[in-house]
Amino acid sequence: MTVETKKETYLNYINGSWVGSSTGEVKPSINPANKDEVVGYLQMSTKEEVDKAVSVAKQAQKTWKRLSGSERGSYLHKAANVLESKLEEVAKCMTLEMGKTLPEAKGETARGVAILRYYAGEGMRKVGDVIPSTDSKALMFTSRVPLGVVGVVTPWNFPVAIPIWKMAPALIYGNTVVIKPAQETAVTCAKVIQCFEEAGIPPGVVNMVTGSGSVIGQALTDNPDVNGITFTGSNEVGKSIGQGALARGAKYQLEMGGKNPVIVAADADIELAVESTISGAFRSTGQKCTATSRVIVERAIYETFKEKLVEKTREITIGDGLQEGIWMGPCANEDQLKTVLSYIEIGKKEGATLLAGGNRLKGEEYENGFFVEPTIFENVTSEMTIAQEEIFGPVIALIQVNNLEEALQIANDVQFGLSASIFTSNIQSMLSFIEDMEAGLVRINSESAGVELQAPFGGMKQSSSHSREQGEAAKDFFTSIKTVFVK
Ligand code: TAP
Repeated sequence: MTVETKKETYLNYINGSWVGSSTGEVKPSINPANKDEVVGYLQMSTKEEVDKAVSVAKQAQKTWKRLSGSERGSYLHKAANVLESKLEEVAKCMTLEMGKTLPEAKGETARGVAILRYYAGEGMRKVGDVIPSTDSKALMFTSRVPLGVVGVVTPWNFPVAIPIWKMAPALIYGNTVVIKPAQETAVTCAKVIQCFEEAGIPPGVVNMVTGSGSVIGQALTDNPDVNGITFTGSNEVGKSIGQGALARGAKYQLEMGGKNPVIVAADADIELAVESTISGAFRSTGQKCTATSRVIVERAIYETFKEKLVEKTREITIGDGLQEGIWMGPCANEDQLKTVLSYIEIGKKEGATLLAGGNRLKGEEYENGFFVEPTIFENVTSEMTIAQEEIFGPVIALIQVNNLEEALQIANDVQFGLSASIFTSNIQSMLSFIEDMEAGLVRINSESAGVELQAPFGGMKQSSSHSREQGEAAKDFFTSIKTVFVK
């Protein structure tokens, strides 16, 4: 194990320049696979830097919004090319900072490139409709106008894709942005911002201020010149941002937690259901809002499914995500590890039976990192804490049911409604699931994690503020509709 101490200090990006915080305070960003390794130092900024960034973004927006959509798109195209050329570097930084395996990090970075290219094209697509007027001499149509300055508050679990899927649509529709990334992944975010800089984006259009959420995120929420705020993270913080934005009439978009079910019907392809469940629940160490943490299985195939699931889970290789052959990395930080372990204890106390995992990993190769075993509980009932609350870790709650009606009722028996999937070969079961499942994303015979970037993404119930991200749907949040009547 090498302990690296001399690492780069990353600055805020304001008005096209890299600048330190007014206090000079910095914080190390730590490798969760080896807590002695510093990945880089980030600025612990203050409200002063946020206000400065918002002020320059407001000024820059006046010019940015006047560019044609295709001109704005050309900057996104260039940023995509720069990011593509740095894919290895950015992905490696992501693995070092938050622990996901290098192949996962590369996949996410490639997705960031694709998102930038998708939204570059949006600059040449329609932004309004013509509506027939009852007055034959009039022309009535709608146009879309940008919000102005958009505040972007992002979590650590997708440190490239989430910032880009918020910033790219904000920018293409004529907004300027101030991003506050999670402290855990501020270095990775700085590398994304460098791509915009190298693409030659005009000063003030993209700004980044790093530091604590309660200071920087709060200052963005409260700033009267932030016209819209888009957030992904916990329900608690999301609700507080929503209330703050609402109080001053700003638009807000909140993407929060999930407690996503997989239903495995008696007529399912069991091998496929097992593979998909493992991937949905344990990829990214379960730290995804779409992680499939409840697996609801019909009694007729329960034992077969369970045996195969446990067998496959035991094959998972855990370790430093930079090493070849590693399938699952550590938890992203120590708090997250503690949270996962505490939920495992709660599961045991409430009477669930541990089938696999359940422990922090021991041994020399693991002692400096935040590694936990992929964990499966059975004899879980719907009211148990581990079946109700988002754990954000590699923990599956197996629930046995008598029939699909009961499965669907349990699947809907949570406060969240982000994603859900069913494995079945029966068309009627598929249709009932599509009709009755309370989730923003439903999948049939396919892992419930994620969605293609050109399709809307978002949840129902407590999972989101009911707006949608990604694809064309992002236009609804990042613009306002103006109705025009010409006579
Ligand atoms: P949060 O605390 O919600 O953090 C998300 C972002 O919000 C971070 O950038 C955070 O900053 C910032 N933030 C914190 N307090 C804020 C405030 N008062 N005003 C404005 N912004 C604020 O999530 P977390 O600590 O990363 O993770 C906690 C739990 O949230 C997880 O266990 C998981 O359940 C959930 N989570 C969900 C998602 C998704 S995709 N739905 C993603 C991550 C986490 P700092 O953290 O840098 O201070």
